[in-house]
Amino acid sequence: MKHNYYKLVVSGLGFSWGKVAYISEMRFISESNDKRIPCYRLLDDNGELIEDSDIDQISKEVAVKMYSEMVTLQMMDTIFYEAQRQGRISFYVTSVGEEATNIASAAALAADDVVLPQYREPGVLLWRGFTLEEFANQCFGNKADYGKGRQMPIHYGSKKLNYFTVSSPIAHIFGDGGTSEGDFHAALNFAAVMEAPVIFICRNNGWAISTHITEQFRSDGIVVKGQAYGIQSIRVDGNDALAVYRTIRAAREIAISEQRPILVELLQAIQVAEKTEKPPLGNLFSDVYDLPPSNLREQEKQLRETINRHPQDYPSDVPM
Ligand SMILES: Cc1ncc(C[n+]2csc(CCOP(=O)(O)OP(=O)(O)O)c2C)c(N)n1
Ligand SMILES: [Mg+2]
Repeated sequence: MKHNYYKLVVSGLGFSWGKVAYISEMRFISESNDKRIPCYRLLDDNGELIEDSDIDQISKEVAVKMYSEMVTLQMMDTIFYEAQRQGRISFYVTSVGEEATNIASAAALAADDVVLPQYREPGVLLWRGFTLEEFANQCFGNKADYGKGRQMPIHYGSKKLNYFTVSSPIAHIFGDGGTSEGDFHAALNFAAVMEAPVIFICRNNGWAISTHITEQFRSDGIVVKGQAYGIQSIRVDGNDALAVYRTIRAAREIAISEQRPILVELLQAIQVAEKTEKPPLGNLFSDVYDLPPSNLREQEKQLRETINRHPQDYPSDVPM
């Protein structure tokens, strides 16, 4: 009898939800893995296809549409962002550096897949045929705006295009900051247990507006949270349109055929712009006048004195 009991203990007990092994050594699970979860990509830093990438052929038509919509998104952003700076609209957020996330994920979904966006995904609407005029009507809150001017700018929505009015299934898109909300955790848990065919697409750009992710969470990004809730998850290079397209297509297939949720973490990096040299400090005061007036010369002097006093508070990569 005693012998049998011992055997039972070492081999582990079956709980209603699965079998768990017993051990006699007290061991706290580490708060992190030695290695971070790797990031799936098909294009290298120069945008060249990585050799041996087993990419499905994307038709030329889809590839060209993806490229041109990414360019259109950038142009729309430039115009609306400047309109906002000029005070003509009260608010705007751009999708700079997240063009592939926007457009490639939209391209991989079907037009009748319902999208619940946050606010940095207008490219999905653009892909589905929302016109520049419709975007402008919303931003300016005029009579033609579907929201009748009642929402802040960029709170687009379209019943026709299966795009919920911005506030945040098959697809659900949000930022890393969104995952710091309790709702995100409740949603993952519900989706896992209810076996909801939802794709959770997280754009991890490292910031919740001005709050860095180190002040938001200590986990290895978002991808590990999916596993914690029992959801198949993947980390993907969000700057790689082909990898995003392919991943969302596969995620959609799994969500529908297996009736279960999927979590996709898209890492956003604006490395090229970030690594490019900064202009010298003096440029702040040049370009407008042939000879800078005395107030500008005084401001420059004060700025240089302040930087000398508090060098740690100023970026070290700006040439003095
Ligand atoms: C419930 C709630 N809390 C706070 C805010 C204020 N807020 C607006 S955007 C934002 C940061 C979101 O960051 P993230 O999800 O990473 O999106 P990103 O801007 O980086 O694309 C916050 C805190 C909000 N809109 N809603
Ligand atoms: Mg963010």
